[in-house]
Amino acid sequence: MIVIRAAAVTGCITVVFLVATASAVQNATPAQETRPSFSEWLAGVRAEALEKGISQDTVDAALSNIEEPMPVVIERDRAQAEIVQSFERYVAHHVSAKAIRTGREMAERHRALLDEVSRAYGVPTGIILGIWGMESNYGRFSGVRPTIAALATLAWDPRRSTFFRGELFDALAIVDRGDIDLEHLKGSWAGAMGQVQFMPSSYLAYAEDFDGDGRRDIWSTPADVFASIANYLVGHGWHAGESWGREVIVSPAVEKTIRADVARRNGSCQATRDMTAQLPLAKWQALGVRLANSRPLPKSELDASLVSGAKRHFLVYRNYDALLEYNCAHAYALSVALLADRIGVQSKRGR
Ligand SMILES: [Ca+2]
Repeated sequence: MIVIRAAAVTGCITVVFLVATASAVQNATPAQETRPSFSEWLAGVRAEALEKGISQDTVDAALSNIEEPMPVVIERDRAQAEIVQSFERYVAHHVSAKAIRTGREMAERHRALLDEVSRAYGVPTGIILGIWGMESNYGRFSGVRPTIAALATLAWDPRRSTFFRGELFDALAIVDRGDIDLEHLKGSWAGAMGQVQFMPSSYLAYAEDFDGDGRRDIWSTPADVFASIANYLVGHGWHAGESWGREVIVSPAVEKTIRADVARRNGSCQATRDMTAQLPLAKWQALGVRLANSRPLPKSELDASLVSGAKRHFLVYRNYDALLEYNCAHAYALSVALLADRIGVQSKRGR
């Protein structure tokens, strides 16, 4: 499973996390000396789409008006790998007073619906709101790039052509099903769509029609947006009734011991290699990890991994892994989790 996702472009920050799991890397096509022209290549795509059962009408409507690759898409794709920022700076920027305030307003506005979705899927409303806030600034910005043209550009570009060619066919399938018309099929430069920023393959696997109108509308129907986020998390191992984790205090001496004695996790994503193996909370307690004000860790049956930045530390449970499946970067997952906690405090007080 590959999830490639542009973080919500909610302000001046332009950090973009691209997550290419092992299969994406394996699928990468090396640059070739002789490549077909874009129009020749597109003719091959059209033929293959028809072979895959996509209707002639959809193929004509979606691909006829694309004459050349989009330079801006290529530029963004080339630029993303060079952007580096500590997760603490990223979290501070995204878990802002404004983001929290807006999240609380949205919690009020959509309370009945969020409660219904939360009960149906076992995902807390704060987590749904946190992802919605991070992906599209609570539905306010979900991208203006035409998805088909963006995906065609990335599929034509040799860097990760196999992956994006598959996403292009999935996007054509979505149009063919009638879930969205071409005019409204928009999203990020990397092909992530709608308020939940799903890639087309994720859409086909996880998008939900929660309001039951026959269309899975992640672009403009809140019920479908919330349920699709929750369904994605459940599909990636979210366990109802469990928290994501919490911030902890780790002294420099304790951190040194942990670095020497506790193994790191493996995984195709860098973030999973940037966290420790899972240990029982009692073990973390014995190693000297504490809550704020030196309070002991809670008693819990769940194992936790330690995620450490330059200053802040977090013990995270298996539900945190589901957040990483949405976007495999600690900056992203911690922003969602902390936003959820901050939004949730007010929701409880308000009741
Ligand atoms: Ca619907």
